[in-house]
Amino acid sequence: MKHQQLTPFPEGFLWGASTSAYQVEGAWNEDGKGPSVIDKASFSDSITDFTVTSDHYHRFQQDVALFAELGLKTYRFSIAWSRLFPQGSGELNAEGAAFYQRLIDELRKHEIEPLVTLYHFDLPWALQEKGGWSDPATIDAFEHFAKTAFELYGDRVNYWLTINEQNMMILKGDVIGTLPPGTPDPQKTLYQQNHHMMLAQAKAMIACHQMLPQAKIGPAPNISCVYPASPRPEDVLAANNFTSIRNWLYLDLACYGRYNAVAWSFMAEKGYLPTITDAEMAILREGKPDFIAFNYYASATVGAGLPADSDEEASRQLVDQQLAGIDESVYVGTENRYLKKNQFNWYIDPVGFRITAREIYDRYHLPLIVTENGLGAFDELVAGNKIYDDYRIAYLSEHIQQLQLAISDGVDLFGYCPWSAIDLVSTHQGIRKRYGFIYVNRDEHDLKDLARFKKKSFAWYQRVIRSNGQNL
Ligand code: BGP
Repeated sequence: MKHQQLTPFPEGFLWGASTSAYQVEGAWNEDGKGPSVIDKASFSDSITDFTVTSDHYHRFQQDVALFAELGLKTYRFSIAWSRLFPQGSGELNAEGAAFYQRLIDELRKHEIEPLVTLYHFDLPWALQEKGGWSDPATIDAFEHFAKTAFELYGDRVNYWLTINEQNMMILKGDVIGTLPPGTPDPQKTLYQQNHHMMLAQAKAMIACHQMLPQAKIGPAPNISCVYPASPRPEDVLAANNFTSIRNWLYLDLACYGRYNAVAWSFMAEKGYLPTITDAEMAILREGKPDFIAFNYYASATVGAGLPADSDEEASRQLVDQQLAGIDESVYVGTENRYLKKNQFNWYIDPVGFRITAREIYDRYHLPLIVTENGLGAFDELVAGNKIYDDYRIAYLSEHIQQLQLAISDGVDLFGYCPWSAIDLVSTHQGIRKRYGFIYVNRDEHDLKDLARFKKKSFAWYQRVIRSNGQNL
């Protein structure tokens, strides 16, 4: 469908941008904050340092003023759990709580709607030491943390996200930090953790609806459509397997309160089945989201095996989030010769964005919001403190066009928050992998003055927002 006449972005569409606490705030041990798994992680890439990041903790007023100038209608950020509860549970750290009060007030002052992620990868270290998500006590700790956030900020926050990219934490548990190195039976452990996180999420959704009837809450997984490597039925089946294991396992539990059948049979066959009870399944059925938030960077392509003419080495290098956790007996990631790649070897697939939005909407019929989408690149600061990131403008513009096509297809989409509002430290590839509309003047080892400079994409996105998506 080409849609000669495109449906406009709805009035009040939430044009926004995203960050997460550990990647942007810095101040990792200030004002009583406890360490998180991120602060303790020994990332394989030694350039990654989350102690100062973009120093947003100390510069949030300046940053929010820039977000207002950019024209953001919403700003997605996360609360660092261990800033509120340095031990993960127990006594509230008032100074940590006050930071988010100030941030939310500042956003409201500029008429920017806060979109708050409760948990974005940074599990408090104190909980991790007691078993982390393998320990059911972490479910209660999360529920208590979520209820506290609802109490503290619920009068000024209308949109909540439960857990960022739970599917990536499970598919890449060893990398993101919830699975300590050397854990026996890692996959089984991860799927048990997954079950616990699902319960934690359901309890937070139930509490949100009870405590804040006017607010809306939803999950925020990373969802991407999965292409078969060829029309060969075995490849199509492999793509179907991977879609269930990568996407629907997480959203079926969140939205329908039941395990996806294909994902369940995969776990059964592999010996990964979690222990579950009827009472837990009742909680999962009760906790329902009001909307689905999803992060999308690129599509994935898989087959039953590597095609005969494929570049085996290149396929094996497809290690990004799209092909997390390859299981060669069920699906094998392959190259997609129809797509270009970015500087970090990630595919660029705007049409896949439209397909993904349609697939999610078809399956769940809930309003959608995009909470991440963007291009990581080596930006260059040139004379006059300018950054000409035309490649980012091209990426975002093509993706927004596809979003409008998805809306024209009938998808109920109420917001778009690219990653990231401002430069921040990438989860695995340091500050050199930049995503922001605002440049932060530092490099990997030299913090320089951390000054903020508007990139070319800043003025471009400003126009996009002002024209409600018409002026790309
Ligand atoms: C998502 C995470 C973000 C962010 C983004 C970009 O998976 O939710 O926290 O890191 O990916 O990824 P990267 O930093 O690896 O380029």
